[in-house]
Amino acid sequence: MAPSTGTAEARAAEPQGEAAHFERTVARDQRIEPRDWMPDAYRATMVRQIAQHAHSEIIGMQPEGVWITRAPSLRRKAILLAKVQDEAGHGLYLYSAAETLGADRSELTAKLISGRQKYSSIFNYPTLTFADVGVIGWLVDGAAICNQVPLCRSSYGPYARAMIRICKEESFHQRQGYELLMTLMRGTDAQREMVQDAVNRWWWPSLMMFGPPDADSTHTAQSMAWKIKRHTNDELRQRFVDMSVPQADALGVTLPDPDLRWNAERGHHDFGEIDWSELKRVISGDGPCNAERVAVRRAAHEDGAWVREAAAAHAAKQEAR
Ligand code: BYC
Repeated sequence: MAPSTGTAEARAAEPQGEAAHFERTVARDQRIEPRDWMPDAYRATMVRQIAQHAHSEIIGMQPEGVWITRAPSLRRKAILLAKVQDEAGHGLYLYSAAETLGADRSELTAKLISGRQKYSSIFNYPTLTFADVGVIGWLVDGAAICNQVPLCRSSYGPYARAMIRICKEESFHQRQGYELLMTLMRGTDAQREMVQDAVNRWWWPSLMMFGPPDADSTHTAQSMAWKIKRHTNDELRQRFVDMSVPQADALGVTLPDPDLRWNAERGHHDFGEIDWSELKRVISGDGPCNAERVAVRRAAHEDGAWVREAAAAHAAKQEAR
């Protein structure tokens, strides 16, 4: 049910003007749409978050994409192709959502390939074996779902709506990863070791995906007040840990944290200290694969210049007719 807007008298007494309309829309849990007035800082925050998110989807195609030609069967290849293609689709919806805020997609791409805009830290780690494909599906897409389901209620309409479809597809991605890992765990000792090794390498970076601890998060307080974010970084990280522990048990893998244990008093799992210096290093461009990821994206952009030029020439001809 839509929240009550009160009586006509009460509405008449409400502060008028664009800023008041914005505040009321957010307070009533309604959506801000592209045509609505919004504070410059809200617009800038939305462009920043949506662009980073779009870049993450596009850069996120690389670590798994390199396994398409090496997938162990036709079935695994078809699944992986579909998944990587989905990530491209997510990037495109998100660039379109950024455009509704007046951002220019080619400028956003230019900022990504010149290192002026960020993308998720998680995609700066290498994928060493095919088990990494399964672990990315299970843990990375699992973390993404934890973070993105609340974003379906984000206050900016086009972002919230894009997130609904993205989350549905991410759920499929997570299941395919888990199913791949289950298959490997039912295989040989070498396959089980491969899965454990991949879990050991991806567990901590997955926890870092949720961002810095709340005390060090620059944007959380304002983004929560504007209802862009619905939970803090630490709340979502805790939710992810609690969700992953029983899944790891069912799979038969050990999460690489000796301090991980159930705390009955808190009703949550306690977990060990995250190496925040690693997150800072990776975010600032010094992770294991940052240079490679950006170089691949830049080369793809340059190689695709003729396609953009041909499309623009075709559009110009159509218009002239
Ligand atoms: N990596 O104040 P904070 C996917 C930055 S793709 C890099 O807490 P905020 C998938 C942050 O930007 C999933 N940077 O920020 C694709 C800020 O720097 P700036 C991508 C990070 O925005 C393919 C500074 O640190 N998901 O699922 O309130 C295959 C301070 O942080 C990171 C999204 O993008 C990080 N991990 O909260 C498989 C979700 N964390 O901008 C899967 C949407 C923080 O001031 N984004 N920073 O220079 C969000 O929910 C929020 O932006 C974050 C950060 C929770 C990530």
